[in-house]
Amino acid sequence: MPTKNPLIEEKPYTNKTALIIGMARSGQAAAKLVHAAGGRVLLYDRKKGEEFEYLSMLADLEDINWHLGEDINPLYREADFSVISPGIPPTAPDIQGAVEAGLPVYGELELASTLIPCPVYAVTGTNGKTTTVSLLGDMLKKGGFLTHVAGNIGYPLSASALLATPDDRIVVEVSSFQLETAITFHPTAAAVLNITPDHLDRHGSMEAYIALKKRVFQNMTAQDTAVLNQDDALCAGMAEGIRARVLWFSRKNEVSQGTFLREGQIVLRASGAEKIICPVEEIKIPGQHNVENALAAVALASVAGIPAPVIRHSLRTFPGVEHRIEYVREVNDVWYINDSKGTNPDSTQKAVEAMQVPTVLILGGRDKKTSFEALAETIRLSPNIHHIVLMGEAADVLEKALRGKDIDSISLASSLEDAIYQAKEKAARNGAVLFSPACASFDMFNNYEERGRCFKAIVQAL
Ligand code: UMA
Repeated sequence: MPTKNPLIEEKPYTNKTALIIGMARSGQAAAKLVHAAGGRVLLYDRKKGEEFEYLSMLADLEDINWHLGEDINPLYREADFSVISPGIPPTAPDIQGAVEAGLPVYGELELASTLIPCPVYAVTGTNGKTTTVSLLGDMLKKGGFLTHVAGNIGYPLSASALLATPDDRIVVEVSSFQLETAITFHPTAAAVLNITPDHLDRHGSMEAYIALKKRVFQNMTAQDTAVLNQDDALCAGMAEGIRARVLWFSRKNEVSQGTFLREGQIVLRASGAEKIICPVEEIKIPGQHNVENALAAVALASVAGIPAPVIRHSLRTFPGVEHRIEYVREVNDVWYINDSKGTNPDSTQKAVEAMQVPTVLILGGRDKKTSFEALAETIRLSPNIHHIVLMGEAADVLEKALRGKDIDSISLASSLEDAIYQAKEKAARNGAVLFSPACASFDMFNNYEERGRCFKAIVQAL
């Protein structure tokens, strides 16, 4: 396939064989990228071919060596390096086998990083990443750049690398899973939005999780910019020991350099000058957490040279992202809200705090070994949550945490459909049903997007 990316046109992977381990979105995009860059591709996934939805994405590639559901061991000997998907932990036997065979192991983000021809703006943190990259992408597009929004948001960075030209811009959402295997990844500017416990089942400890998030800055120089949340002590601590200049953002205090609030206005202070961007009340996406996301996006957009009036226009018009506090429908004077992207307790706390009417909350899914104590306390203190429906593998742990806070209006559901019907029965007139699971989706669904689409389909059929 012809590309306008000069780094790919040099065919740097000629005479190299890549073993792509994992063939979902990341693996398929990585396969296309290696192929376009002149390499030979061996495709492996522990699942069998008929279990895949999207293999047609690779239909236009010739010389594909498929090995789906087969023995991986012979493939190690044929390959020069391996590329792994973010969903596969480095401790998995498939990856350990590659290490033992002496193969370099690159993550999909790392592979893409070697072939990116244009400036990259990265966003990581526990919550708000998808909203912030989407908003920043909108600002850059409105500012006249051909902009690719990629990464953990669901569109692999390898797919953007394939399309990008040196004049474009890439905005990438980066997860801790992707940072585990990031070696040369080097954004022009990167933000860490906040840090609360998540993915501890994979990373083992908070210290390990924080250290991974900090890796987003590891290749930065004094010409690059780190954007950090001054109100979050764990983020603020990351300023220490990094080479990049720091732009802060804060909802609570004025900062020396960066973005903050003054008399209800968003202010940008950088390079010795101040610019008023717009009143906070003009930001279209609701909730205090979105003020923080907006402050981070404004700081990053300023680094990209986007003029203040364009940033303001974006803040006033950007409608938000799918599966994040997304209004679905009103049925019998009850609003149904899809927050399937609430995949950890902190994210759900933010959704609970954003509710302004009597609300039935649907919680549950796969437990990621995070504590639900703080979420239970937020629910206890919320004047709006009057009933909770629990579902999924984590139902028992959630029930224990809630009852521990004397919350007793709880019911158990056997499926998402059952949960929605129970919530409908309990919902108050002029109230809401909020689906914000606080857990991963993998006990019942392939991913949170599928879970959110399922919620919306059931609600549409009510
Ligand atoms: N597999 C093996 N061997 C193993 C283990 C798994 O072959 O030992 C195979 C599986 O059968 C599967 C593939 O490897 O086919 C794993 O793929 P994947 O889970 O990485 O799926 P992708 O579709 O490539 O999705 C990944 C990210 N998934 C995860 O990080 C779990 C997506 O983030 C991301 O959108 C996508 O790449 C594009 O970049 C999702 C996510 O849940 C949204 N992220 C976490 C989060 O946001 O909390 C970090």
